[in-house]
Amino acid sequence: METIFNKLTEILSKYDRIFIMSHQNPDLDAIGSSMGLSHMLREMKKDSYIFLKTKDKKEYNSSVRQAIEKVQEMEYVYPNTYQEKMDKSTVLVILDVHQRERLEYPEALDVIENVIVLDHHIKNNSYIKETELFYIDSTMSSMVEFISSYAKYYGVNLGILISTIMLAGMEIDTNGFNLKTTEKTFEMAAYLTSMGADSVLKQTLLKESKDDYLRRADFIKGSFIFHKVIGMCVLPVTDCSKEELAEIAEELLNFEDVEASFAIGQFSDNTIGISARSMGKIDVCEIMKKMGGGGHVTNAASQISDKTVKEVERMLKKKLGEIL
Ligand SMILES: [Mn+2]
Repeated sequence: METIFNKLTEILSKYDRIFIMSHQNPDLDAIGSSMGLSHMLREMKKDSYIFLKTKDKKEYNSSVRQAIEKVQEMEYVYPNTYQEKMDKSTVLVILDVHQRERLEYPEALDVIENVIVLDHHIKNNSYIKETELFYIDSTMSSMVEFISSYAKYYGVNLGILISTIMLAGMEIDTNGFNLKTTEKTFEMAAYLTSMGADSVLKQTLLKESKDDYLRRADFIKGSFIFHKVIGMCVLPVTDCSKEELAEIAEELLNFEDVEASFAIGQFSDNTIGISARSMGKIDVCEIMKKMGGGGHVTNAASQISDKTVKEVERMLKKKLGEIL
């Protein structure tokens, strides 16, 4: 890690102004890591701005909205203001995402020349090229894990509020410290706690709307067990998000006897998404590869165009039938 931290610092030190951008529909890992990095940059006496799509807080989920309202020290730029803040010495740091089309504001890539990408997701073929630094480590639980290690490396105190938001982000990305956690994850959770991360405030941030909960509960009610050990949920709507599919697959894994779980649903661009999770015995990456996707043994996904949800469900059941 030290090599990458030194490299990152070396590049950042060349610039006076740093924009930080994450993915669309930011979550607490995205906004928490952005705030953590922005705070560090301010300590380094740099101008640092978090890039958001809109000032309208209603556009963000309640967790992110609370985070933005609570942390007063941050400065933001928006699509209509970032160009006035820009000069030759501006770099864009992209966190928690590495595909152009998933960025909070992809068009900024056409304007800003200097780009750094840092992510913890499984590398997709359509990654952002022409960067000054491109670093992905998919063994990391979260972007927060990276940024808190970076802060620890330089001994920067992130303060109670940002540490709390970051710890909540880590909790989201690991589904309550159940998935993708390593010794390093807990070490960083301990570091955030040592800076004052507050568990009551964290719980407040993590509260979700009753509507979101009920929508998901309704889908899960319609889920079923296939071949005794497979939990499967087919969402009967056309406006799913990747995050929603992932949450449902993760929840299905909590049911007894379930060794692997799959959530299938249609996104608003008509592609069909599958999110797959496993306890470890069943390799969901192999299965997702057969469906045109990829990932890890316990965490994988696929996106399929030109098929209906029903067709994808049938295909998946057939592939599962072959291996079970
Ligand atoms: Mn993340």
